[in-house]
Amino acid sequence: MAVMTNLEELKGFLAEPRRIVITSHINPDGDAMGSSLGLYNYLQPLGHKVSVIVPSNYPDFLKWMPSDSKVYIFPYQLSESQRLIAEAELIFCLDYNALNRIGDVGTAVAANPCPKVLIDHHLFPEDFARYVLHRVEASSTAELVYEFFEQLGVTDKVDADIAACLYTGILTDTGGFQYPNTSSKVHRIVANLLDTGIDHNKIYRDVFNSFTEMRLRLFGYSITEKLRIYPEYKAALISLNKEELQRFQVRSGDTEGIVNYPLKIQGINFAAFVADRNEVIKLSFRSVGSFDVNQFSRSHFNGGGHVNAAGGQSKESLDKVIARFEEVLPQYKEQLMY
Ligand SMILES: [Mn+2]
Repeated sequence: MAVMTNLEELKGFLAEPRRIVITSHINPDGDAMGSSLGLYNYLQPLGHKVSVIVPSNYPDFLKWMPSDSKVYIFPYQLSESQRLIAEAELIFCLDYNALNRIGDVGTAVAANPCPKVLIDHHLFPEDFARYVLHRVEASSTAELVYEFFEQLGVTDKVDADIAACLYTGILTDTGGFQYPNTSSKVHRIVANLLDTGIDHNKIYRDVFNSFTEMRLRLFGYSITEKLRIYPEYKAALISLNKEELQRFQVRSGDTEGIVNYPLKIQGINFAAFVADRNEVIKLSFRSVGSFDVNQFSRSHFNGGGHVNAAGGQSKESLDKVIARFEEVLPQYKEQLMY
């Protein structure tokens, strides 16, 4: 098990009340919000002054977690967020691995020379934090936050509020306990979280079964009308243009999960989802088996993430992005046809 670097020093630092900021990545997902609020709900009652600051808004289906009302969305509460980051004595960086991946928040964080704590499971972390708990094999950052509590010797302090947040992070980042990194350790941690009395059935419904009618129709439309299959590469692509996103009144988080559907087809090992968002084309990639979508996205679409799940972006037109996807696919024929 990886141990937080300079753990004893960090313990000493946290022995006194501190001004602490917790940050996570753009378009925060269940793991970003769950790990951040799980850590917040542990640190705040100890007497620290803690703020969670995220670079952009996040989906409504995550807005029920304990202390959610305390979260700062950087562009919406700009001056307050900037002040909190500038005055922080310690900054946690959760579920991302490089300050240049979190936009203006990263610039503000980098401008404060205070020590940083990196807790993350993405590939190739940059070297900017004094305290690092990083493990690529971890299912989620929420799992690593629990391991941090183990290393601090404070798992007895994990109450139902903390547990609900960490459970959400693990639940979402493992795709409901299905991905290969859902280790026995993950299940042991989850067992401990359930023992705090959290309602896991309600959490599942809040997170996964809280679609609007329009969102479900968007999924149906995407699959029926917009799915392209490339059988010669065991690959598939779903794309949505601006008009379609408008027609289905798509809001933050509504398209999350669409990318997983092509992988339900037997023989499809690589799925891509492309959407024409405001000023930028957003891409999501998923794979099963050894095909490395992190490498694929880094090479062609300015992104990265994990071996089996990655994101990307492009400033080109939607048609150009799709054309480039189709153009580069043949380079990967051998890797995709395993
Ligand atoms: Mn994560």
